[in-house]
Amino acid sequence: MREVVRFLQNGRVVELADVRPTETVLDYLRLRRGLVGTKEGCGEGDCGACTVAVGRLVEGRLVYQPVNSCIQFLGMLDGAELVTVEDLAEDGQLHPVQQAMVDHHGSQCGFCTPGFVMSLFTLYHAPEKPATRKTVTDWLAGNLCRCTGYRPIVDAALEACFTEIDDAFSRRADESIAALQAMEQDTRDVFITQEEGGFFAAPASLDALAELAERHPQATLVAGATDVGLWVTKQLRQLPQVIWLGRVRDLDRIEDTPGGVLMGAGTTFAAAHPYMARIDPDLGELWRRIGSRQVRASGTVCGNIANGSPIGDSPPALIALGATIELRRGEDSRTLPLEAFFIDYGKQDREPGEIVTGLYVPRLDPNHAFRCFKISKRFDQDISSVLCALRVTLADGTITEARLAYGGMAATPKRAEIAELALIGARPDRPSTWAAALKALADDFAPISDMRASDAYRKEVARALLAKALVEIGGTPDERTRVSGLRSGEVIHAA
Ligand SMILES: Cc1cc2nc3c(=O)[nH]c(=O)nc-3n(C[C@@H](O)[C@@H](O)[C@H](O)COP(=O)(O)OP(=O)(O)OC[C@H]3O[C@@H](n4cnc5c(N)ncnc54)[C@H](O)[C@@H]3O)c2cc1C
Ligand code: FES
Ligand code: FES
Repeated sequence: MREVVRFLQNGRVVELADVRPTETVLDYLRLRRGLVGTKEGCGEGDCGACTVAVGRLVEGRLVYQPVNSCIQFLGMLDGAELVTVEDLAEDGQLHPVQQAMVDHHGSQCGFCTPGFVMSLFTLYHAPEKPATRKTVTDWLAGNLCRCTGYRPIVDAALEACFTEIDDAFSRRADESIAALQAMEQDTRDVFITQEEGGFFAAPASLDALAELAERHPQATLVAGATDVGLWVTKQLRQLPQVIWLGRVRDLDRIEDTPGGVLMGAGTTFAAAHPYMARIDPDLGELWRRIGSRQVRASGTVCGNIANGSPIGDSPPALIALGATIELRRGEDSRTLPLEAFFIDYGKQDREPGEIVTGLYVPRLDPNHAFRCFKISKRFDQDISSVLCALRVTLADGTITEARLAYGGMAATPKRAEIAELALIGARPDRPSTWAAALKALADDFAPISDMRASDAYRKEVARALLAKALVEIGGTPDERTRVSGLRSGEVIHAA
C-alpha cells in the first residue's frame, strides 16, 4: 500500500500525502502552489482556460495530452508528468509556441492565453500530425477566446507546431521516460485515508479494484472525471470516497480482434478514436466531435456508458453496431448487450459495487451498411440534441436486418424497435419502401422538450436523419455523402 500520490513536474518527482479525494489540479496549482498562470474560466471543462499538459507513457513513448485542470482531481496525476504554463520558458526564452503567439498577436486580455499555449504545447509535441488548419482548429476546439479572434492563434499554431520538436522537454525526454517508468513499476495500490472514513484510492490491479468496489459500494468510481468533476465544481457535491480507475494495469488496453475492437474501461475517447474510425468513417467523425481534445484525452468510453445519460454520444452508435459490455462484481463477471444496460432514466443494470470492465465493438460485415449523425447546437464541443445511428444488413439491396438507435429521444439511449421491423424488406434505393419506417418512429418515441430542443424538433430530426442514412446507403458510391466529407478509411489525426 502506498499512502502518497506521486507525479513528475519540472524533472522532479512530487510526492503528496495530503490529497483530498476531489481536490482539483487547478485548485492545487493556484491555491496551494501559488501557480496562478493556469486560469479558471468556466470550471466545467468548456473554456480551456485551465488547460495543463499531462504526459504519460504510451507504449514506451511520452505523450502529452491537454487536460482541463478544473475537473481533473489531483490524485489522477499519479504516475504522470504535469506541465503548466510556468514550466515552458527556458532561461528567460519563451517556448516556441509562446513566441509564435506573441509574433502573431494571438493574445489581447490574455485570460485564455495560458490555456491556448498549453494546448499548442501538446500539439507541438504530437507526432505525425498533418500541418493543416483543420488539425489546428480541431486541436483548439476546447479553448475559447472572447476577444482576440481565432485567426492569429491558428496562424501561431501553424508556424510553431509543425517544426522539429526541440525544447527542454524533448531534450530531457529520456530522463522523464525513465522517471515515469520507475513510477509505473511501483505496483502498490494507492490509498490515502481521510477523516470520517473518506479516502482516495487508486488500485493497481483489476482484482484490487473489484475487491475495493465490492467492499465500498457507496464509493464514487472515477475514470476520467469529465462527468464526476462537474458534480464537484458545479453541483458542489461532497464525494468523500473516491476510487480512481486510472492506475489499474491493462484497464486501458485496446486491441483489434478478428471480429471487432475490445477495449478496457480505462480506454479514453482519444485512444479509441483511430479504432472507431477504422470501423466506419461516420463513427470516426462522431468521435472527433465528442467534447474537445481535453475532454477526449481524459473521458473514457465506458464512463460515457456507465453514467447512463440519455444524451451520451457513444451509446446509440455502439448499440447500433451490436456492442456488448462486460461487468464485474467481486469475482463474478457477466456480459450484456449494451442496450440491456440502460433500464430507465438514471437506472442501469449495474449492482452496487459492480464495475464496468470493458466493451466489445463488432466490426461491420461486408453486407452491413452503417451511418450515424450527431445534431447539436454547436458543431464542436457540444452535447447532442439528437443522435441517430443505423446499421442495416443487406441482401441484393434489400434490408434483412436493422439496428436503429437514437440518443436524445427517450429517457435512455434506445433502439427504435418498431421502425426496425418496418425497415425489414425495404430497399434503401426506393424511398417508398421505407416510408412506413419513418412513420413508425412516432410510435417508438415520445421525446421531451428541453433547453437543447423541442419535442417537435426532435421528432422531425429523427425522421430526417433516418431518411438521410437510407438515401446515403441507397445511393451509388459517387452519390454517397458523408457529413465530414471523409472517404472510407480516411482519418484526421486521432492520436
Ligand atoms: C466540456 C465537456 C464536453 C462534453 N462533450 C460531450 C459530447 O460531445 N458528447 C458526449 O457524449 N459526452 C460529452 N461530455 C461528457 C463525457 O465526457 C463523459 O460522459 C465521459 O464519457 C465520462 O467518462 P469519464 O471517464 O470522464 O467518467 P467519469 O466522469 O469518471 O464517470 C462518469 C460516471 O460513470 C461512472 N463510471 C466511470 N467508469 C466506470 C466504470 N468502469 N464502471 C462503473 N462506473 C463507472 C462514474 O462513477 C460516474 O457515475 C462532455 C463533457 C464535458 C466536460
Ligand atoms: S476553467 Fe473552463 S475548462 Fe476549466
Ligand atoms: S485574449 Fe481575451 S479571452 Fe482570449
